Amino acid sequence: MKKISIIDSHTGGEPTRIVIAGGPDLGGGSVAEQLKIFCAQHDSFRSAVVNEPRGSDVLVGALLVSPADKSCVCGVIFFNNVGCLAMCGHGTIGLVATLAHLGKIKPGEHKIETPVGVITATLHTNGEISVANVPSYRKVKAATVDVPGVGKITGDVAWGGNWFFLVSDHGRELTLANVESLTELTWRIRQAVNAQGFPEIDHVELFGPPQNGGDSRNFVLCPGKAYDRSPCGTGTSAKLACLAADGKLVEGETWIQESILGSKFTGTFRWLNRERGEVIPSITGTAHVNAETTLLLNENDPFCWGIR
Ligand code: PYC
Repeated sequence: MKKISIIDSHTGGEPTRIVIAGGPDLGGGSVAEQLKIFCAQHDSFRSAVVNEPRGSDVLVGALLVSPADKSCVCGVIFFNNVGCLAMCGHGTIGLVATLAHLGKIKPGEHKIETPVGVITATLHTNGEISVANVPSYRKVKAATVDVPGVGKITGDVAWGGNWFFLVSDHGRELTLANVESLTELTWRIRQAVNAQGFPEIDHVELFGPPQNGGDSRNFVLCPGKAYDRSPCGTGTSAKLACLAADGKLVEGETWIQESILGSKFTGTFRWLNRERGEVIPSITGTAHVNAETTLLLNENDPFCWGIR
């Protein structure tokens, strides 16, 4: 029987399952190199941790790995129901809350190595967590795609640690009651956008008016067709890059992004390279640890490696 120690948390309603022991040996290179090995050789481990019957489509998993950059407190590989993620904002907030829960970090700044670069997380004394993300930028402004069954949809293509297609003009109300139709719409948009030859878009993000005191509400469709219960850290980073490029938000100003649940992240940015439109976004939110347990993997269980 293989045993995997995990700690679960949620960030604004979006769950993160951190593997703290029992993960595969990935050879100890950079986290980007370890990600390649994890994806190529340990996909069944990924599925066993996050997929049913132990998990669900909504879970984001995170494997703690040793960082090549020794100034980092740890390295991390994020994954979901269908594969690996380059980066995850809500998951990083969950990771920091988990490290604090384990007594491994105290309030202050902590560097973390991800597959797409080193990020700096700050654990504040009031329990809030800020993540200064990887450089983020808009690649394409106002790309129009023909979405079968929907019509023409215009959005921006932007990087915030994952690739996003950000759409403001969609005519839908962003409420929980509409989750099924929002999922269907964003899934169709994703397929249409990815048929156009942009960078492979993993996430589609719809924006609408705030309903809970923020600046905007969003609906974010993740690659495995689950929607993000949080405002999405990498999606908010992509949004900040677009707002910066359009001059709609200035350096240091805050942007409060609401999720479809109404949970909030506070975003801000500093310019990294104004000419290239590159910003360093910072996302602040809170996470709550809600389970610590051991997963048991029994090869005689027909669904030992998850339902895929
Ligand atoms: O917070 O960056 C994020 C994220 C990505 C997928 C789910 N959450």
